[in-house]
Amino acid sequence: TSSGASSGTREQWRAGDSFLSMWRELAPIGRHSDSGGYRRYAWSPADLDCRAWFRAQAEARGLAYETDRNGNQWAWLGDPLAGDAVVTGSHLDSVPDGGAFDGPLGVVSSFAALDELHRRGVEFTRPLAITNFGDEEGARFGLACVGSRLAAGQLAVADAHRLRDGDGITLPAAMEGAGYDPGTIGPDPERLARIGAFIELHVEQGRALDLTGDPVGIASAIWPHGRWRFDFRGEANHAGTTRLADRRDPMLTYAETVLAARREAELTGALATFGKIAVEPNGVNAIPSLVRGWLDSRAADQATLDAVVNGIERAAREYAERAGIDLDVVRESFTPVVAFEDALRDELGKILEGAGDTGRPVPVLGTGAGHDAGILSASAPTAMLFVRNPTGISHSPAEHATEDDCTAGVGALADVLEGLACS
Ligand code: HGY
Ligand code: MN
Ligand code: MN
Ligand code: MN
Repeated sequence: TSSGASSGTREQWRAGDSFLSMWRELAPIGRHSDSGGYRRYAWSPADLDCRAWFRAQAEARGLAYETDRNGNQWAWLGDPLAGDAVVTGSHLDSVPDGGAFDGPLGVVSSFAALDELHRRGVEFTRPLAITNFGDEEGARFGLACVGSRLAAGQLAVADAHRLRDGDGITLPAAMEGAGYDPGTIGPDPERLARIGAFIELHVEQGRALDLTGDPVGIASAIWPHGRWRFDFRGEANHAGTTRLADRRDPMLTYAETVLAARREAELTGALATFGKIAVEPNGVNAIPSLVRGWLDSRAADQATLDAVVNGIERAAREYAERAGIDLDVVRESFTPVVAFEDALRDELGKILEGAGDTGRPVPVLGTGAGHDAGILSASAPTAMLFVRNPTGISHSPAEHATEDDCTAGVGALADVLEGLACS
């Protein structure tokens, strides 16, 4: 079976042109004027503008648009129910003051790759879908990959109902406020069973490709990673009248723990980051009653991750006990190691062999960043393409990919989709 969007507008969708015009449309949405970074939090007005943009892209190409029961967006070419679909996409939400590329590069490249395939005049032999998975970064409700986790049955509905943002707004309330029905959230095995292969293109979040001199790479694995909340409780008191000896100051124990995290990370070769903190009562002239710090930790293998997190917790308990501080440690989320499917990865490698100017095989690299592709890998064959990031910086406005490399990414994705879904 072959299917195609209306042919009248095909010529205008050349890969580079269509990429750039889409990129320019998305650029102003949710961009903060002071930092230059993006604040596209799940179900916020900026996120809804991104979603409206996605829908408009689908409809402009004559693709069948739908939102699934978890708020993920789909744009279909061919019969959604036929099965064995080739699905590509990423996310449009961001971390606080994120860069332009993490997420949107994959979604925009997916539409641009489809335009490129139309330009090539290929015949589709499998259904193709482009997706935008909701709330990938977890910036608002604290848990990453909420849309894909719910669909894959990796997040219990009751737990999703308990997710709250910093203002106390629950996930269902936020969805409802944005015009989506939160009553439907939950596992979606029938939908995931339609996926024959899922490909996510993503900006690289390190410098491996910059060092090898390649514009595009293929993912081998995602490191196991998780988020732990450390609650240090002491006693609020006056900053000007309380003798040092009389204080139970949880900030000190928190600070010692941050240093211990760095030390444990260096010892084990893992990564450990305290990047978010909440303080009560949060007054300049008050000793805190509570310091809540969130640890993000990742490692190449599970044993190393266990070692670093256990080491940090042990140190924190020792400091807390010495200082009369109560400590609770709660694991808020966890994603086990993901090894992408060998067969699909090898197929991508073959399709892309000698692509670009290097004439070398496309590099295969692991990553410490989480992705919807990692969640979906439990339900369908998945693979990822990375596009070179010359700064190596991500989750920051300094994140970057050159126009040439973005175009190379679109070309590689188009090659992959053609190899998988076209005759
Ligand atoms: O890796 C992360 O922090 C998120 O899943 N993007
Ligand atoms: Mn990210
Ligand atoms: Mn991402
Ligand atoms: Mn006073």
